[in-house]
Amino acid sequence: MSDKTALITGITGQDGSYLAELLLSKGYLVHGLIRRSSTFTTQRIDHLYEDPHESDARLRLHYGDLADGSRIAALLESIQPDEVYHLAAQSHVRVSFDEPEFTGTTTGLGTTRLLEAIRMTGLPCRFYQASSSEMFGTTAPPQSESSIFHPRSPYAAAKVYAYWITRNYREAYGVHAVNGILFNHESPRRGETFVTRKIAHAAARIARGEQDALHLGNLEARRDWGYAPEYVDAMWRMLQQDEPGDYVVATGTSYSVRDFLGFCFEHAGLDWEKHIRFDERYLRPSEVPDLVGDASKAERELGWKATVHAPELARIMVDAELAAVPAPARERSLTGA
Ligand code: NAP
Ligand code: F7E
Repeated sequence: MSDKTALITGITGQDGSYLAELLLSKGYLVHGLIRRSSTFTTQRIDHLYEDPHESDARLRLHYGDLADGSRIAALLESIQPDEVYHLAAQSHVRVSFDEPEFTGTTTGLGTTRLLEAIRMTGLPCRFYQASSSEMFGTTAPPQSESSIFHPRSPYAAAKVYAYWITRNYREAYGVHAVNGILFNHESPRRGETFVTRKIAHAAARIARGEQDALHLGNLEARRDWGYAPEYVDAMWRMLQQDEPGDYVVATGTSYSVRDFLGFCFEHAGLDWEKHIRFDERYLRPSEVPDLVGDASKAERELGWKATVHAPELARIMVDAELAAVPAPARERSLTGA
């Protein structure tokens, strides 16, 4: 068992919750950054919650925001983490077109605030940056660590900035900082406005007779969809390397949104063509057509390889939705969500 201390930003998100589980299972003391909200946002980690009054609690949560550099520096100083996993971001690509400035200051500059806090406190900690396959944009697949970036959204542009500032702090100041370039990864904990969860959720509701139609945008886009619990293991492996580097994490296979619809609806015993409606609000001003990751470096150096591919992932997600307590209608009318 490890006696290390980790700080996770974005611990209330999909990846943060799986990573917290993984690190706690390895014996880490886990600190999480959460932002104050008028309602609780800790549903994904409530099962990990420990009474903070207990001195041996292994999970500790702290208020803070990526916009607040001095708070981040103060937290680093008091927590003294061995490893920092920076997962927090405005992570929705379509929303980033509506909120480009906010996306830049959180998804982009948030990384600088953390790295600068590490530099100024002089902490010898290791740093993980949640980089994204969206950075490749229109670069032809398969995409690897040496592929050219061509960001197609404010989100992707912010992630490219964060990627390079991470490399810069590695090269300029010797920070043990790595970029995990993760391709799409999903799970029953995926946010409800990302396409896989939206489809799985609707398939279950339609199968139960609670909904009839699902509105979607571009069905032709292709993505390399993997399973989130496997991807957080790759994050941890990256920070255990003696030398910091950058790694693509992917399954190596892509499917279209249309394919994923077929997998989910067939598993729920439905014909998707009877239920799908087009809504142009879900289109993006510029789209990313086809992402397929070449994760051979991660396999070679980290011993990591994806085992769950999109057809099985769809079944996992639909089964979770069918087992869940029926929820109110989730189809959003907000632009692009
Ligand atoms: P997610 O579910 O959207 O979680 C995002 C997290 O960031 C949440 O905990 C959120 O807190 C937090 N956050 C957002 N803005 C913040 C702010 N201003 N200050 C502090 N915290 C803030 O994302 P995910 O799918 O777990 O992804 C984790 C990271 O990997 C993100 O950086 C994402 O861009 C990146 N990424 C994801 C994928 C993927 O396929 N999932 C692929 C490549 C890269 P609230 O709960 O309060 O909203
Ligand atoms: O879209 C199409 C949409 O929003 C996938 C984030 O985690 O992965 C994620 O970004 C595709 C796109 O994920 C709808 O146009 C069709 O082509 O599920 P998504 P994303 O944009 O790939 C990357 C790697 C990240 O880094 C991001 O943080 O599906 N699509 N109809 C739709 N997408 C949505 N959301 N909603 C629709 O109705």
